[in-house]
Amino acid sequence: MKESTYVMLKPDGVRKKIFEQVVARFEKAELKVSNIKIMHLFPEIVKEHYIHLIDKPFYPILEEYLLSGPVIAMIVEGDDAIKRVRDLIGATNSKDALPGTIRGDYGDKTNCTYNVIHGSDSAESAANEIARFYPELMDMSKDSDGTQKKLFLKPGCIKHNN
Ligand code: IDP
Ligand code: MG
Repeated sequence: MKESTYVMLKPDGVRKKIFEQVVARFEKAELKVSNIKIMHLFPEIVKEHYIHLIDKPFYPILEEYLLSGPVIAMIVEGDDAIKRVRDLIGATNSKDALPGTIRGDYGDKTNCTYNVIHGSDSAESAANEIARFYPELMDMSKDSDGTQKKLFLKPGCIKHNN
């Protein structure tokens, strides 16, 4: 099934200048990369994004890491894109990530936090994360009964680079 997922090169990934290699890996796997943008995050959006980790002892370090420099966001599309992107990224802890995966090749093996890249972990996360980081792509119109439409991408809004 064709899916869209949210991918973000984290500040250490930007500093390591692996953006082109990462895009090349997705494209080689016949995934389309679009809507690339560089952003500087702010504390509230990091808290929203990592709400599932907010009570962990390492959360302050995680937030500081995400705010330590610019990130590069992108939308990646293709058949079974959510799982296939996660497979290309590799395990959360870079020391457990297999060689040939992005984290296995570029992540910090001595520090679990510094794992260079994010990819959505489910269809629900992908939809929420695309909406969170690409509000400009969302159709916020309401149904005739006044309820907010489920968020979805406006037709034709994805700009392909390839
Ligand atoms: P994921 O990025 O593979 O989906 P999550 O569990 O959602 O993994 O964690 C989000 C991010 O938080 C990780 O990518 C990593 O940067 C950091 N992180 C996760 N678990 C730990 C930990 O046990 N110690 C330190 N940092 C962690
Ligand atoms: Mg996650």
